[in-house]
Amino acid sequence: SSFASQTYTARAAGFANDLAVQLLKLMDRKKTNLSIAADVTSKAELLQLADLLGPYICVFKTHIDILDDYDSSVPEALTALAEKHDFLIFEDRKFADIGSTVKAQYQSGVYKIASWAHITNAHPIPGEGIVHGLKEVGLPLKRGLLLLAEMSSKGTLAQGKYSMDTLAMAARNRDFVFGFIGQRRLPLDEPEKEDFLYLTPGVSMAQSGDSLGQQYRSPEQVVLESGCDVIIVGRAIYGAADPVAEAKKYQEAGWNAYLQRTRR
Ligand code: 6AU
Repeated sequence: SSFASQTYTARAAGFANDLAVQLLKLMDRKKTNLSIAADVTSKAELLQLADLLGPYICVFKTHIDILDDYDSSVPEALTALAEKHDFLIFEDRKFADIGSTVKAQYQSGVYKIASWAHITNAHPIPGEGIVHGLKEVGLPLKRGLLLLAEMSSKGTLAQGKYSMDTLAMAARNRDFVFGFIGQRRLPLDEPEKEDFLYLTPGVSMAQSGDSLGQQYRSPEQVVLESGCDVIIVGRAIYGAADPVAEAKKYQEAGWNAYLQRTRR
């Protein structure tokens, strides 16, 4: 589609969600389409990764519920680091319940995700009520939501009509839903009308998968061939001997693929 050949900044005007506009401009400003999946289990490690890798990323992705020693100082510290290094925080919560329940899960409980995570995500499986419930909490706080249109894992049920129906659900909620977790830019009915951001996990330049069904592709395959916008990289970076050196490599690979795509 023609959106893929435009710069992030040029595309910002086509988004109804403020956070998407912020993210698109941030990516061009920092020259990065890299998101780190910081799947570590201690708050010290998590905050260290945010501080060390902050300069090279656009989005810091958390699974806050895997921390062994979580307390409310964590989101405070993450927020300060997000301001220091100019990145957005994405809590990868993968909500999947009815609207009324996800509203409470987003706003309340131990983590109070809506109070600190700029971005979160949800499975479309319950139907559109999940988006409406999350929107009631998130929109007044100027948050943004991603829907899981496809997954990176082997045998995923999120494909075909399910993915296309997810796209339609997003299109009806563009004030809050600004994009997808997906493996490729999905074909639009009216290609010129609606732009979305695609954030894509399952990225490694070293491995083709893990022992539990994860499947990896390269930054070039994701950004250049599949038209996705942000590469999400976890173990390939934080599991390396030198995570900073590795992050720089992925930043460069992702950015070069974007430059090649927009020059076509
Ligand atoms: O690079 P990895 O394999 O170490 O980590 C990939 C990260 C993990 C997963 O929970 C997440 O990406 N993920 C997601 C997301 C972001 O929603 C969806 C998906 O289909 N596959 C996937 O791996 O934190």
